[in-house]
Amino acid sequence: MTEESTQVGIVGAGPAGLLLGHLLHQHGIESVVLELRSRDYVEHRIRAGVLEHGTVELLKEAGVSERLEREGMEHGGIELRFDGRGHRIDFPKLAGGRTITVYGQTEVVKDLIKARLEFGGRLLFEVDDVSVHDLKSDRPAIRFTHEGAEHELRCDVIAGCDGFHGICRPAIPDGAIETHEREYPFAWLGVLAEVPPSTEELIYARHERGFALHSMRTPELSRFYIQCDPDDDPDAWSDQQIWDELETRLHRDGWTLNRDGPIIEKSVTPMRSFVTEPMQYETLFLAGDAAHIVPPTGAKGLNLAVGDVRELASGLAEWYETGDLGRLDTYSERCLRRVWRAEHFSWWMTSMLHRFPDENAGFEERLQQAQLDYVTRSQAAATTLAENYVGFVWEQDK
Ligand code: FAS
Ligand code: PHB
Repeated sequence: MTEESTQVGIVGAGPAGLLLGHLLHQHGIESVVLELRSRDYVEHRIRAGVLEHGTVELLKEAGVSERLEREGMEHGGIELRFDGRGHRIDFPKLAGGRTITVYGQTEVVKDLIKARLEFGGRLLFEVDDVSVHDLKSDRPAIRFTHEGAEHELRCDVIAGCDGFHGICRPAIPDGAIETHEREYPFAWLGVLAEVPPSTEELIYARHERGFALHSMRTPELSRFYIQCDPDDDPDAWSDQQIWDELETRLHRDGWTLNRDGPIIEKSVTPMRSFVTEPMQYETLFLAGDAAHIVPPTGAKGLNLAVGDVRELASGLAEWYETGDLGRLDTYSERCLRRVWRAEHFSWWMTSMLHRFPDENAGFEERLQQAQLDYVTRSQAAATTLAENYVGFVWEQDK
């Protein structure tokens, strides 16, 4: 077994792990990032598409936004579509001038990997048999195999950035954390199509047949989501069925869906709300999907991961620079207030826009109708949606 050491061991090279490594480097803190999958896999795994205003600003400050600023599509609003009509939510007007930017998570990951390799940060792909040890000591360890050899990496702290299905959260002893969870009785069929978007801004549609979302990735590439059953097989959906369902659910008088292009990717994503409390155990700190999951209706998942690692990097920088553990000891408390705000917003958007297949459907539908009626007629209600969608900022964080 090869024995190595570093300051911060990072498990996972998704947005959380890669951005944490970058921010630590900017503070002169060394890290090693260990990733289960290949570089090609993580760079092409289609996931989030919307960056909050604060996420864009942070990526600019971190010096990794050159392509984002060139290729990202800044949006000043979204459309809520129901009963054949559209209602625009104006972000700059309602949320203090702030906007969102459409830029695929795959592109954020590519930009962060490129930056890390350029500054010579250690990043190992296709590691295996990863485990964490001695979390209660002052030199915890990550053991793993890479290219057939066994390694032990001693660290000051370990960042668990390995997503919902990673090994870090499960490594925390029973009783040391508690989790809060809600599963939804539906999923999203995600579709990528080589067809120019039929809209300038995202369309969130509520329809009696179920939810649909029209997003995009580039002026030539559209991204769609269709509410489906959790056990749906994406391959059981023909292109014809997908286009027909989108046309029905996204219907608005006087608007047509451009469907003249091939569908190049289909996948089913389950919907759940999930939070781990606290987000740390001794020398292990959880960030991103390793700590929490939101239904993607609020476009929060990636942005929450960014908020976590911004906080973790600040806490580690203070500790290394001053020896003061104060900020690090309150990492979880500082994150969870922001996390639960996003959990509530994501649940609220999901509850308002999806068809709930249960015996009480009539009551749910009327609540949804009342909520949509209120959000599209009251400036106060629309402001609630806008300020959460672009990224809610707490007074003390201003
Ligand atoms: P990630 O899951 O992105 O990254 C974790 C990394 O750790 C992965 O690369 C994984 O391979 C690696 N890993 C796992 N186990 C490991 C181990 N044992 N050792 C080493 N590495 C390990 N959010 C939105 O806002 N909008 C969306 O439309 C959206 N769609 C999604 C679709 C899917 C299928 C999924 C799963 C999530 C989606 N999300 C969406 C949420 C998503 O964007 C996450 O919030 C975001 O990827 C969080 O980033 P990370 O915390 O870095 O976790
Ligand atoms: C996306 O473009 O992938 C996207 C946009 C908004 C969401 C979820 C996903 O709420």
